[in-house]
This record gives sequence, C-alpha cells and structure tokens, in this order.
Amino acid sequence: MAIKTVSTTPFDEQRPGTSGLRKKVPVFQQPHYLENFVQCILHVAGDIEGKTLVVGGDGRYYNQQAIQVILKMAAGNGIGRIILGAGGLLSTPAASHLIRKHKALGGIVLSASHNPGGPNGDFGIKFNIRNGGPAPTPFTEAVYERTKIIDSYKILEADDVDFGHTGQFSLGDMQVDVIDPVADYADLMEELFDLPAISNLFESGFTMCFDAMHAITGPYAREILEHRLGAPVGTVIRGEPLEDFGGGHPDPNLVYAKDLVDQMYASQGPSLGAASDGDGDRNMILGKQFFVTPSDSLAVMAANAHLLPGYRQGLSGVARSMPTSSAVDRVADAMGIACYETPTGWKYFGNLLDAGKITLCGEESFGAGSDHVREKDGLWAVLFWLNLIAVRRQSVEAIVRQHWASYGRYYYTRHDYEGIDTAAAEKLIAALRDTASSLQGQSFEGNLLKTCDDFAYTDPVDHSISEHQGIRMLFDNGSRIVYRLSGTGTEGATLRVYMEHFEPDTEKQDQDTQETLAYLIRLANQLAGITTITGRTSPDVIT
Ligand code: VG1
Ligand code: CO
Repeated sequence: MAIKTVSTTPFDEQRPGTSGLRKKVPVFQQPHYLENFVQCILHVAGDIEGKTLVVGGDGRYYNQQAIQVILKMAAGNGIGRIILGAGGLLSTPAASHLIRKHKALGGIVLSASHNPGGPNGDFGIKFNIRNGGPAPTPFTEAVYERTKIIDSYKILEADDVDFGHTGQFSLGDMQVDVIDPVADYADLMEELFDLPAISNLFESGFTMCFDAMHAITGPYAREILEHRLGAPVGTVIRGEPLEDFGGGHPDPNLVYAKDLVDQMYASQGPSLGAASDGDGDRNMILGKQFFVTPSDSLAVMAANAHLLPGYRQGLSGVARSMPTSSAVDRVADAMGIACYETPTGWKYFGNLLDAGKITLCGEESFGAGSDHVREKDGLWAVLFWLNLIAVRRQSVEAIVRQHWASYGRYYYTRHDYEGIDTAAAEKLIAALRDTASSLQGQSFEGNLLKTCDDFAYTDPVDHSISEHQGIRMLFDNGSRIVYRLSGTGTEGATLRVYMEHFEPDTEKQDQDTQETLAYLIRLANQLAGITTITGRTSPDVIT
C-alpha cells in the first residue's frame, strides 16, 4: 500500500466555531474538503509519528465515509495506532475519557452535536487534545490559518475497511483497535456514582424516561440504566442511533424533546425525565410536571456534590459560562470556593480543570460536567441526579424548591432568533458595543444599569485573552441581559438573548418564567432594536 501526496487548494471559511468545524453535509462532500481540514489538524498537532489517536462520531449521516478518509489519512501521516468505536460510534464524553485513559495524542470527534443530520443536514469535525478536551482557541486558529495555505495532503491508498465490530487490524503500518464504544465509559460511571443505591431506587418502583433522541446515547443509556442499574426495559426511548435522528432535531430542550415533555406533564408520568443530544454531551432534567433549568441544575449539583461518592472530598471550585445564570455563584459564595466566569464553549473549562481550580462546571445550554473528563457529559448529569434522588429520597421538584428557598431563585430564559441575516446580526452587536458605555449608569424600568460591556476573559492559567464574547447588561436588582451570536450554526446568524431575574422571596418563586421576565424581554428588544434591525417580532426558540 502506497502513501500518496494529493495536490489541493484551500477552501474559504474552514474556521472552527464554538465547537469545531460545522457545515452542511454537501459542503463536506466536496472533493478534498474534509481531507484539507484533517491534514491541517494533523499539521498543527505536531509530532504525531507513531502516536495514538481516538476516533469516533455520533453516527450521523456521513460519519462512516468520513471515518474511512480519516483512517487512511492517519495512516498516511504516520499515526501509530487508532482507537475507534465499533460502527464508528463514540459519544463526545466517551471519546474524551478514552483519550485520557490511553494517554493518546488526542482525538477526532465527528459530530454537529445538537444540529439536525441527514443528507442535507449538518456535519462537523472537532479535534480534542491530550487532556481529552476540545482544542483551545490558539490551536483552532492555527488550524484555520493553515487551511488558507494548504496545497497538499497525504493519504494511504487502500480499500475501505470494516469497523462494524470490535477487533484489531492493520492499515499500512498503523494499527486499528476497534473497541466497544460503551464499556469504558460505563465503567467510569460506576467509579463516580453509587450504582447499588440507584438500583435500589429502581427496585422500589421509581420510574424514569430517558429520551436518546435517536442519537448516540441510546446504547450508553441502555447499558447503564437498563442493564447495569436494572431499570425496566423501555426506560430508554428512541434508543437506536439513526443517521438522520429519525428526522428530529437532537437538541434536548422543551421544544425538540416534546414527546418526553408530554410524558412528564401527563398525570401518571414518570418521576424523572431526561434527554441528551446528538453527541451525548448535553442533558435535560425534568421532574413530574417540572422543568429544571440547566443553570439551576448546575447550582443544585454544586450544593449537593459532597453527598455522592465521586465528590465526597468536596469541590475545589466551580465555573460557568458567562451567559449561564448566577445561581451557582451563590452556592460557591456560601461554600467559600471560587467561581469562574468563562466565555461560551467547553474549551474554556479545560485549563481550570487541568489546574485543579475547579471540579464542576456548566453552561446554560444544557451542559454540565466535572473533572472526570474534559467535555460536558449528558449521561453523567442524569446519573448525578439519580444518585442525588437515591440519597435524598425527595422528588426533583422538592430538591429544586428547597434549593431556591436557601439560595433564592433565578428566573431564566434564552430567546434564539435563528437564520437571521448575518450582516444585520453583526450590525446589532456592533451597535450595542458602541453604545455600551453610554448606556451604563442609566436607569431602565426602574433599575440602574450598573455594568454594560463586551465580555472579555483572561484565562487564569495561560493568561490568554478572549475578547468580544457577548454584550452583558447587569442591573442593580441582580437581573441581567446578555446578547451574543451563535458559533455553531450553519445558516445565516443566530442571535441569542439571555435574560435572568433574581427572586429571593419564597412567596414569589412560583411564577411563570416568561411573565416574570417580561420586563427584561421588552427591554432587551428595545435596547438592541431587535425588531427594527432583524425584522423579527418573536424568537424562534425559547428555552
Ligand atoms: C452552543 C452553546 C454552547 C455550547 C456549544 C456546543 O454554542 O451555546 O454553550 O458549548 O453550543 O455545544 P453557540 O455558539 O451556538 O451558542 V454542543 O453540545 O453543540 O457541542
Ligand atoms: Co453536543
């Protein structure tokens, strides 16, 4: 088998966003498109000769074809060993764990996460570094610079290989280990949680419904919940990974996991509802007729972690992305531990976790995780809640209400305006940036705007600076409006507006979220001119 050097020319816009390069499938199907990007990753990764690489994806359309290319290119570029999930499957947290376990050079994860799949859907590719986490911005920017000048790539001339089952084979001089995608991850969960206590919970009649949304977590959830924990068969719904996610949108929120939400709001519904996304790193938690916001979930986890085996020694610190509500800050304050505020995207947590500055972290976008891997982890979050319920023997709702009584409640919502004109979206943010300093100090709806700025972050470990991470408006009553543009979409721009209002009075903690936040929703539109600039009168998705 010969290694071929293929001439190529650069493609425009191969710049990775919040989480890797995401484009429509037909864009990835262009000759050399994927190859160029993979070659640039391997170039920036540096000394790769003889090293180990973890490869897998969420099973979406084009996963198989992309893996064939990546295997041959890895062999063509001198990689020594590939660890590949059977069927080309690996959830994002499982890939992170395998990189760490095998001390691999890194991993290539194929996923567009919560974006829809299929021949006209989205595809994505992301590189994770040695610590198991998403490559940090300096790495992804170096890849982008390289994509602008690439003129050739290397690939082994070989037939397609069969990686449908576990086993081992060679591809040129490279060894490929096809492994069970679930086993190592499931073992890790056994180390962190009290599985016998959760089994007892199920034995005592506790019921749950886990919606895998026809994405990657189906096999993981079946193994852990139904096999290892003994939950009844059928606890996991939509458990078969499908290339197009059954035509659905694998985003676990109140809009896209509607079947699950309907079950949870039915009169005889289960006690716990949960869902995960395309690549298994997000989670949604529901009690009986009760939705837990991801920001609250993080705060509850922080306040209760010491009750679970994996976290009994306490937390070194916590972190949240800037748009995530301040609920966890109050817990950290009470516990006397540090709370870091980072830009959106899991890559910003990596250094804090590696340095031991934090144990838990999370994002408002249905993401939570800990130092067990370097990605957010959907099933981990579900097991955390199950273990917590097993220890406290209370309902999800009771746990959250008690939390609000102790720390106060943050009413929280995110409004997304999808597929808007990119120029209009950029104009809106630029205008806010320009007026930020003059808005600061004024009062709106009776509340003083204490701080209005464009969020910038200095990493406390490597001191790198990330600017323009979103416009923040902090009011003196503890409420907040944040605006930013999505970095994961593939069509036009998505404007995200995040709003929160703090309510310490237990008598007022049972109101409707959108009604309570109505004054901020109005103000957010008015201050940014959302309708005037974008022509939109209402958001496409409210979470
Ligand atoms: C979104 C979320 C962000 C998350 C990212 C990747 O990014 O807001 O919190 O880290 O998706 O999640 P953006 O730039 O579109 O707002 V995943 O599960 O898609 O890898
Ligand atoms: Co995801």
